[in-house]
Amino acid sequence: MKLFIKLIRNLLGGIIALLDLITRGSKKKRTPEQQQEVNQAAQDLTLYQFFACPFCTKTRRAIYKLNLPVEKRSASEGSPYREELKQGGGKVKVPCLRIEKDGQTEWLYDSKEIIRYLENRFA
Ligand SMILES: N[C@@H](CCC(=O)N[C@@H](CS)C(=O)NCC(=O)O)C(=O)O
Repeated sequence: MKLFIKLIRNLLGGIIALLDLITRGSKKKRTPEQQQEVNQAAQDLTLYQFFACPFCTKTRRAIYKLNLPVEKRSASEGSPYREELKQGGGKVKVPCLRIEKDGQTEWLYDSKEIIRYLENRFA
């Protein structure tokens, strides 16, 4: 039964992720200089995620809209990044944004918090 629920959840999550890819629309436009600055800043960000997680889809959509080249790492079972997330952030919960700042690492959980942070910083 648990496996069945997981299958349905992944199936629905996959459909949502595909719909997102089709309906994303346009990215935020910046001057080349501004975009270069944003690209540089985005190098300090990493998103730990699952492809079929609706909260991750929502976060990836915001990242796309804000035109941020953020590295995405899969935290699915079997991925080495899963352990990295667990060790660094303290739990396997996605999405999680790893933020490197002034030699410190912050692990920001929760899609709402992540989107709020990114919009405050890059919108
Ligand atoms: N309120 C959280 C919910 C995140 C959440 O429930 N993520 C699920 C995947 S959809 C998760 O990480 N579950 C742990 C697991 O599957 O191992 C958010 O908005 O980010």
